[in-house]
Amino acid sequence: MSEGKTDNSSYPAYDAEAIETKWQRVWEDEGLYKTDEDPAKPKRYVLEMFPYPSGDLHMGHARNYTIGDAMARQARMRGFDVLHPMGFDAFGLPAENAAIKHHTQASRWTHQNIAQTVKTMRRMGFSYDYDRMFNTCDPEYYRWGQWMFIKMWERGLAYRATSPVNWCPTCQTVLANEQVVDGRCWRCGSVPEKRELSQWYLRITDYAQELLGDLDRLDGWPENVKAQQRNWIGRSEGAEIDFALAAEDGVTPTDRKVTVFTTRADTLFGVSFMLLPPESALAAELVAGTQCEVAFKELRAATEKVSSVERQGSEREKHGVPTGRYVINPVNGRPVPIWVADYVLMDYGTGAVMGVPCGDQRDFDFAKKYGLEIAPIICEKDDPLYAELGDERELRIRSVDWDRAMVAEGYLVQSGEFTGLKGGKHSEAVDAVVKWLGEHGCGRETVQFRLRDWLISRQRYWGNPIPMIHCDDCGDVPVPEEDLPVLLPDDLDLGAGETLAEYAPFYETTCPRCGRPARRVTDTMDTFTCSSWYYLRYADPHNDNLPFSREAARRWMPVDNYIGGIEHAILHLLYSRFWTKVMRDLGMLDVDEPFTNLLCQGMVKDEHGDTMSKSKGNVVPPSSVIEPYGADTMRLAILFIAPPEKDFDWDPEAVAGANRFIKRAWRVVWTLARSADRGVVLDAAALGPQARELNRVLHEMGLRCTSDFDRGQFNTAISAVMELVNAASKYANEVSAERRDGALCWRVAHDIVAMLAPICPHWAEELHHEALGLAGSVYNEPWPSFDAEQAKSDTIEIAVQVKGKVRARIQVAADSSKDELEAAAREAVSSQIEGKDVRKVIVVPGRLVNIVAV
Ligand code: ANZ
Ligand code: ZN
Repeated sequence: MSEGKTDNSSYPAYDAEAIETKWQRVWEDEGLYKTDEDPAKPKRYVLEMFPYPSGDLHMGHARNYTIGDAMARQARMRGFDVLHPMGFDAFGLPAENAAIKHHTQASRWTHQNIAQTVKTMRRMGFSYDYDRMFNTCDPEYYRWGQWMFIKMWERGLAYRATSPVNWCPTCQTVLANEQVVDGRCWRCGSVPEKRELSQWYLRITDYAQELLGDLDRLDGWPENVKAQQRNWIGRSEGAEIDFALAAEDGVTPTDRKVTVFTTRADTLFGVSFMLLPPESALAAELVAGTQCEVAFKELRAATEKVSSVERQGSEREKHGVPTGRYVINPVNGRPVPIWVADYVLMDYGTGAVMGVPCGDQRDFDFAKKYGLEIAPIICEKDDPLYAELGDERELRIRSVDWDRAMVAEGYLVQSGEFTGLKGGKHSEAVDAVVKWLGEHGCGRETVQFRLRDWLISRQRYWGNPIPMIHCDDCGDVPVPEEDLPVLLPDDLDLGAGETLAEYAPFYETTCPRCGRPARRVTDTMDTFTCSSWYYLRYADPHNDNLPFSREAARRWMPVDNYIGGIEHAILHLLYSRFWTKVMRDLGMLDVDEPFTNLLCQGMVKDEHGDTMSKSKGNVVPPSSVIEPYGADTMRLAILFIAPPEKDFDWDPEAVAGANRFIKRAWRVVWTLARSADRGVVLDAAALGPQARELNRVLHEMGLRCTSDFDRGQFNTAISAVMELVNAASKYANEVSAERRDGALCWRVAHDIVAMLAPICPHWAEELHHEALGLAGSVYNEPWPSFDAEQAKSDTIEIAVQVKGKVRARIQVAADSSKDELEAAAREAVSSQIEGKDVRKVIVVPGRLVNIVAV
């Protein structure tokens, strides 16, 4: 394309590599990225989820960090004091596995990867405050993770318990519940086994209600993330109901009771069986020495191999065995057989279920399979069965031959005094039955959460050591504060299979309480503990006395913009919210929630819409774009291809297009800058028609760009600048250099540079200095302001009709009078009305003029 009268030789060509190297050096020399601490300014904390250092950055990272960097740079120009840090989530299995494979140290592998990644980050021009950078495997950092663990232990929020846990045979460690995704290890995809182990937990369930309730206050979070968290926390309102265990005769109640959790107390009259899970100690006791014992043990062994998610799957075939024993239904005194079933979980509710085949599909399937009663106790009014049972109160029909459970919410039948009430979850029937149970001392309302305590111990080396010592006399004793951190030894022979538990120099110690020989805990903490509070450390990264000071946290928290992948919707975000609340309760923090606005960026896919992955061989490395085009083109392309939260298909053509635009904008800025007159005040009223239009576009697009930036819609913010560049280019083509308005040229060139500065930083800084001749960084300039009045178009288009047919479209002044409109219209269609008799002219201001001529 041509820029008209522009003399191309009068300014330098765009040389991305030279410019980018130059400014990266200057910015670092001058400390541009250092966080200002100016309490007079409002603060803005922009944070991208820190990476695991697995090698180098990939496109997903590049997208994530480009979004954050554009936000941070723009916030700074908008007058905020900005904190924009970065670091590394550096503990974890891949490093350990690599160390085992290559007979090296996990720390070496990790630090090499970090060095490479930081290089790429700098090459991309990310404006991190590198002085605040840390790795979670630095003792100065993990020391405080240990310190916080001990604080939690002192408050009873960290504890050790023996229970069945998920053991991943491939990763050779236990997994938290959250890390078993669709029945498989989140990391390696193996099916975990159940093992009975003594493990360390954090009591996140103490915060279940608050974690749930506060989601309602997170207006800046995507709905789907909040929904996933709600679902994971899984609050369920229901009742506990006590059934008396019958003696061996099956009818005489004993003093012992079995309590169930149910959300459907209204179905109590339809209970056909009581279910216990295969892990139940009571079940084992009931069958011991009876003819049921063998089958029970077989079921127990078979169930151990199945994950809890699978066990509950509605499609899965249910397996059960009878115990030969009974409980008594408290509401009607009927004996109910006790069965053991694999779809019942030990760790939900009370670990016992009242089986109601009529109301629950799983119970229905179970009853069908084992020939148990299916008593109809709830029915819709238009059901023929309702006509038959009417208001029958006695349990007359004990089994029906349906093909599935009654899911519709109907009315109770055969249910004693509750017959006729409307049933269902949270129904009047539930309320009535629970009230009755309360009055008779055998039931009460209760709330259950699906959320379990967070299992944090890992039997792996490359993690933060749990700072506890086990003494045979004193039990579990925390490592004294002055001995922290418990250092992770660096001289284990991982390649030879050595583990912390076998490494005497690590585990041999003395009890801090009694001084006798004792053994250090050799488990390390789940790396999710490290990422649960790193955002707090950035506020005060060099603090030697505390993880962070309350003042620093007060200055920066909460994070205003948190940007990262949707895959963290549950684990990391839930754990961080929990950690924040704990720190608040320890008196260290003043906020309830860590992240005000959350942006989950979409995925970067390949040209065919497939996810990029090493195994598919379709990964586009950032270097393949940076090398030919430069970081600014890459950043522009990433932000322009799609809105940040949407997936996008990587498109080489879009990259080339971004590069063309950046060059074009470069030329336009230089051209205008050459005609610019910085000393003159822009007088909008005095501009000629072409300048007037350019000025209008400047304000219209400036406003659009600003508000799109505020909404994080970078792609449309960029298109606004593109339209301005087009208008500026048109002006330069149409108006000769001598006749251009100098003040306007200055303003437009300046604002194009400013508006692209957050996105193409090196490009903008170069033009700011060289083309505009300004001193100081473009980031120390305020974001330009725009005026809605001047953005208004002063001409509009109207249609001119002759006898109802559109014959022309004309541009008229927006404030034209009816007479002016008519005159302009007559002129536009003069050839068609010439010599004719104009009978009537209809003027609709703002829309059309219709001329009736015959
Ligand atoms: C009787 C009943 C009748 C039930 C009916 C449902 C429908 P949510 O909503 O997820 O909390 N349940 C209770 N504890 C269980 C356990 N440990 N393992 C497996 N299932 C368990 O689910 C609550 C329902 O799940 C409870 O209500 C119970 O079945 C079952 F027409 O009790 B219900
Ligand atoms: Zn001791």
